[in-house]
Amino acid sequence: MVMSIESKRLILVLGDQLTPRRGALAEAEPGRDVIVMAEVAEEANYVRHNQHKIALIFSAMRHFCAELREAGFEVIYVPYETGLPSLYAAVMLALEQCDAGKVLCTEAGEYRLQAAIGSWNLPCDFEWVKDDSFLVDHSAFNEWADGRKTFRMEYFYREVRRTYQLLLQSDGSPEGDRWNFDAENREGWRGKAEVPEPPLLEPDAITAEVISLVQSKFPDNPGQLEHFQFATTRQGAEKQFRWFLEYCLPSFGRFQDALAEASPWLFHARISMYLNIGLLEPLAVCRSVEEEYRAGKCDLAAAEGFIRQVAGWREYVRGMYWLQMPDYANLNRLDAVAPLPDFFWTGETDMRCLSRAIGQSLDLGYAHHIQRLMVIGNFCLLTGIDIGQVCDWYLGVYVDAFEWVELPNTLGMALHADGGIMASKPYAASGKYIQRQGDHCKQCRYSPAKVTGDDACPYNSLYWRFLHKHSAQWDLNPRMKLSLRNWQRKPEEEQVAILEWAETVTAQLQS
Ligand code: DLZ
Repeated sequence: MVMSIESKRLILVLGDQLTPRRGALAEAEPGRDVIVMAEVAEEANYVRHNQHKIALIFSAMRHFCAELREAGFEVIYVPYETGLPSLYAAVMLALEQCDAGKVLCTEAGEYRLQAAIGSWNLPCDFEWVKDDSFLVDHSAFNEWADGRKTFRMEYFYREVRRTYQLLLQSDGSPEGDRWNFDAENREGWRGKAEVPEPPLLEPDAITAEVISLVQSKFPDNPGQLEHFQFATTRQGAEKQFRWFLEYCLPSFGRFQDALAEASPWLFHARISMYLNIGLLEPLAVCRSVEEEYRAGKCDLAAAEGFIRQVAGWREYVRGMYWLQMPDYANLNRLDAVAPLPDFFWTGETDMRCLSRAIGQSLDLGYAHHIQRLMVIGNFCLLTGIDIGQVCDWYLGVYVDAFEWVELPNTLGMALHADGGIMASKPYAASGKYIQRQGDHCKQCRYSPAKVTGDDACPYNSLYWRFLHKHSAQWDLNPRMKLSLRNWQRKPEEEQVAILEWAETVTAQLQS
């Protein structure tokens, strides 16, 4: 059968769109449509990506290409070694090879890329296809947000639970008669429970080849690829998720906010990277967790805690990102301008919790949410580090980081640079919080009980200085008033000593 040039379509599949039958692939037909995928310098270098992240994405892309070819598709795949600079160059090359009359692409996850692709000068038509891989699409989110003065996740999350009938009783009320079991997700780590060791994963030939490629082309990027343990196929990701259900979910809720010396991941699922590149689907993982709960294999606090993260928080941050971009990226309401300290690229600091969290982020491309928010983010917030530098660090270092999820979490939630759009109060904490949540302090040269002096935990004086420095703002914030009053009640000479010590600590940490 002879195809007319007009009927043939070229479908560009990005490195985080690896789901068959979603977006532009939903109506793709083998024999008619041609698919293009490309590993390109522009995407690999727009921030200093962790080697783990590049290896995960390139290997998952190559596996997905094989899956599509097996399903009968013609795929033009441009490997990194070809040296193509950009996705635009890849599409132009593919158009020369396949004579398509139209290019299709599923909406990009990041504003940057969506804007760039939208401005391409192509010799044929171009069409965006809606991204249907999230539970809440842009129009549904905008409808929810329309007319609201505040955008609290909690109310959004309840609507998602209702829409998808997640953890509901037969009368539509929430399972357990409460929407949120957050209060039961905060136990500190005292080393009393056994953390299961995940089975080791041997890289297959494709992944092994990608690992050597990344090690040779990105030698100065962070990441120790000899520890690469990410699945790069749908089946592999599902296997890791099933392992989580069996061995970690029962303790996940209880220790969701814990910090442990002995384990970088405790009972966390570590599936965000698979959800974010399309190897797992959000509704399917939520339904599986609900099934575990209904079968009596985990308690409600664990199941609800998981579903809140995936169906609530993840969808909410994505909606908030698209609602507010591009202006959101430039917000800096607390005037944070200090440079990112060098130890963010080595992990070498005497602050034990910070050193462990940064070290594992660099080496493994992963840290769990309390490490990201309350250890690293809290440090950046209290020391007023430049928003752009912090955001680029998070975007590069974590395997699951794409701007739609990274920016609201870092700029909004961790750094409070949006003035409270994402969170009604800043996540600022002293050393006491770190001590309560885990066991790092026991091995730290600093004492969380001291505020000034060489052995005082730096979080303490930095916390008080943070309250002092922005006191005019906190005075207007009902959730910060109590902490501010605690500061204001201190005798003046104690305040002066603390503020002076905070300056000394800052200078030491930045040298
Ligand atoms: C993150 C990433 C990297 C490192 N490399 C590529 C690439 O070479 N080709 C590609 O199509 N996608 C890559 N990605 C993912 C994109 O950056 C991602 O699609 C955008 O950030 C939009 O979400």
